[in-house]
Amino acid sequence: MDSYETRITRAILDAYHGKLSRALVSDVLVVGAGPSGLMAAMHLAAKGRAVTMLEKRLTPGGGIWGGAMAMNEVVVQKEALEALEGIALRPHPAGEGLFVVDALALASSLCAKALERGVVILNLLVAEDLCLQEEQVVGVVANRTGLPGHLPVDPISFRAKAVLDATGHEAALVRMLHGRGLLKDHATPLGEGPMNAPEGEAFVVDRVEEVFPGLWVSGMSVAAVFGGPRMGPIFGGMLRSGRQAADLIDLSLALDARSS
Ligand code: 48F
Repeated sequence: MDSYETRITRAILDAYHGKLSRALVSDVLVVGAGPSGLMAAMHLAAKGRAVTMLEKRLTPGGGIWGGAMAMNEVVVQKEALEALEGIALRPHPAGEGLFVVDALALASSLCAKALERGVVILNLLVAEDLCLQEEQVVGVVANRTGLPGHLPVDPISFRAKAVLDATGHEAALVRMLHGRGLLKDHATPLGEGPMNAPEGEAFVVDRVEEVFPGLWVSGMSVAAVFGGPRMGPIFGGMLRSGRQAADLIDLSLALDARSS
């Protein structure tokens, strides 16, 4: 008979390994659980797609938690209110088309909604490389946060029909391709431009795209890849960018399924 402590550990192992096993192959692999990634994952799952999310930090939520200069309030504009529908939050009007939501409530609600819709979120996993097959991104290579570069421990891989780089300012996956000289000219990672909130907010929605077969960008990664303006502590564009990525990826997968 196992001890109480052994049974606790066994319960964790069984649950986690079941989850990890399900997550290994998905329709869409979202890397980075900030506002755009969580929003994309949530919407893709609502459309019936199997979604795995990898987040290198302990806590999903990305830049939401810190609000602005660690003041944990998040501003969204009127146009983004629709994106918040169905997420249990009451944005407070702040005048002239701006609304404020509690940053902690937003981050935790997005995580809860994504999980409720069936997204598998794996934290403390860092995407350190991409899987390529016939010039198409077909997955990522990931390791435990803290291991790469420190210890000789090999990573594991996750496969998906589409991969979304939602790693924020880092645009980590796009940079990996760029580092190997595999990107087309238009998607050269430039780093984002100086602050211009209205233009930056529109840019991260309008320029969501597949930058390489199988690899999409959303949120701040869009600005980093295409040199869009930064926008500072306003989050509506991030939420809308994630939703736009979900719509475009879903459409692209539907078209692929029809043509195969
Ligand atoms: O930075 P982040 O919140 O990106 P976002 O969704 O939103 C940007 C805003 O937070 C803010 C802003 C608002 O106007 O400009 O900056 O575009 O979330 C990115 C997440 O990706 C994780 C990182 O820890 C963060 O939680 N991440 C980054 N690189 C990796 C990664 C990686 N290689 N593997 C896994 N996770």
